[in-house]
Amino acid sequence: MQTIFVLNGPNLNLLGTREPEIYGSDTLNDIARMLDDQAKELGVAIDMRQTNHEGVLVDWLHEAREVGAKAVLLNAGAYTHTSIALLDAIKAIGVPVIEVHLSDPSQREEFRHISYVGMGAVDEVKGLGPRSYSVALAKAAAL
Ligand code: CA2
Repeated sequence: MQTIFVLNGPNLNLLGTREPEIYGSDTLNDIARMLDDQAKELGVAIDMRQTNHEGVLVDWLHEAREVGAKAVLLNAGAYTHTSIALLDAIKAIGVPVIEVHLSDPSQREEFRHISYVGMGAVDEVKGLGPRSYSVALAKAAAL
């Protein structure tokens, strides 16, 4: 069975505990359970992780290549807007990456309008809350 990595960056471990008006009230575990059910229906496996460390995200992107992952869903949190290291990794691995966001960064502060992740990603899904992950998973399974 093919595996899709679902990688989450800084502060997303706090989901469901603060700022529900922006990010909703689901926790990351709630989203993981929802994606697991959807993955079974789609006939794929997901490997979902979260870290607060930029280099760990880079390592996990490399791992996606090493294990032959079908695709990566990446919500890099604020590193989306700052990390050329993530862009370089996305370009290097040859595994399609779909950028995912709960909110729509383009409708928020100016500093969230640039996306280095988006410069390497094959697609993006944003602004749908947890459903952003579901839509992205369906897209990844169809690649
Ligand atoms: O909308 C998204 O998914 C973001 O990637 C979330 C990031 C933000 O920096 C991006 O611009 C857009 C922030 C994640 C912080 O998550 C929290 C969740 C609950 C409480 C506090 C932070």
